[in-house]
Amino acid sequence: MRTQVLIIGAGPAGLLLSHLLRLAGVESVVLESRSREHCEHRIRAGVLEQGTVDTLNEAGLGARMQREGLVHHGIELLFDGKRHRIDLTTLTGGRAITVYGQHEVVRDMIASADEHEQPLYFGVSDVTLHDLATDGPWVGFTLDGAMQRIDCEFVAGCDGFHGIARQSIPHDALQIFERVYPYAWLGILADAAPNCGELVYAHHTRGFALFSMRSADVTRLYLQCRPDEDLSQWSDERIWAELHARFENDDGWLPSIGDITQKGVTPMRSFVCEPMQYGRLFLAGDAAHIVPPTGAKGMNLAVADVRVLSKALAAHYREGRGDLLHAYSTTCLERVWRAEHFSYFMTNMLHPSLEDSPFVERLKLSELRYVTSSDAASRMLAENYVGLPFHE
Ligand code: RFL
Ligand code: PHB
Repeated sequence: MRTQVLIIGAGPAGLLLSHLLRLAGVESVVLESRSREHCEHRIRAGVLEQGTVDTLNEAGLGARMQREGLVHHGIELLFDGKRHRIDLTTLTGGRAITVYGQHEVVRDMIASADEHEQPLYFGVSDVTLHDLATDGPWVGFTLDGAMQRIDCEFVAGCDGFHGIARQSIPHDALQIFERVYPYAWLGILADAAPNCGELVYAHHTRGFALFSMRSADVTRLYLQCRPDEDLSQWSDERIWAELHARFENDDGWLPSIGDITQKGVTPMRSFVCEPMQYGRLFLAGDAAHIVPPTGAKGMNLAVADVRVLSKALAAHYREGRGDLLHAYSTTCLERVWRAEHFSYFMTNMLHPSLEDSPFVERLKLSELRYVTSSDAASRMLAENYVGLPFHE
């Protein structure tokens, strides 16, 4: 087999890249290690920036998102027992976010790949990358028990943080920047109609909590916990009691209780690898960088990367231009580092930590008061939260 661009990973990055390349007339094949069922049901991100929504709409992938996505014009920060609203739309000249589950975006993209008979192979194993530093890279893998080889012109590593693509680059060709946080998130999905129209980020002495949603009937909630938290210690009753303690506030709002249908622990990490390229291999999304989820940036960065990569590959094939591919890593890293800083800032401000001295805790509260009272500081938060516009 042979193709122009071999894409590893059918998450948001890989699926959107193959879609954008098809629209630009560039061939690709996607290899995914998990089953289709698994990819379509993996619960992860929920917040789409305005630029992500625009990208999906322009690519013809937005029909269901426009019907079912929930457009939010603000978020709330809760601390000192009070809710404070950040009016995203007023502060950013009309921009907004859309709450629409990542697994729904993935389902829409897989349906589109089916419709256009895009080659997409689930359940592959033993993926290996070869000759990346030459003009003729190739990828080996096993499918249905048979070993296969695909020769290609470029490889796109869209295989997430634990994937094989980044690991196939010689260590001395990369610089790694990393921070691991001393806490994690315990996330749940509950069959409860969301009883607040916007996301609520709560800073409480007992720990951070987040109220989010997936649809008109499903609430998504998170609690700060230890990275090695034992889920078996968290009965449904304990989870609701802890959530209600952390969301306590002076107007009496508390998230509605419902059956918990899913529980999981998400680690918190900041990670960037530079450059996001080695020879003919280009990394995109979580394969190249990770942000802690407090800034809601992960999936949006994956979309931004493949937007840049698809344009650069299209320029290479259509106009014989190499400059955009050459600039790929530098172009992406500018946005990546802005999101890294914003995610780090939100995470630090909103999470009390056992490691914090009373002095540091007071600084966090002061910062929260500032971003909710100063017009300039609220605008800084809002502008980063809705996402910076694309230059092209
Ligand atoms: P993905 O989604 O991890 O997809 C990578 C795919 O590659 C496959 N794979 C392989 N395939 C073939 N061969 C191999 N050797 C392979 N190794 C791996 C995997 O099975 C998978 O299908 O990466 P991608 O496409 O870069 O997308 C990144 C996003 O998934 C991630 O950044 C976000 O989910 C992060 N995130 C959030 N992002 C937001 O923008 N807004 C949010 O509100 C938000 N909330 C979250 C989040 C992530 C979370 N978790 C669980 C990590 C909330 C949570 C809880
Ligand atoms: C989510 O709905 O899963 C979600 C929302 C906002 C975040 C992180 C996760 O910052």
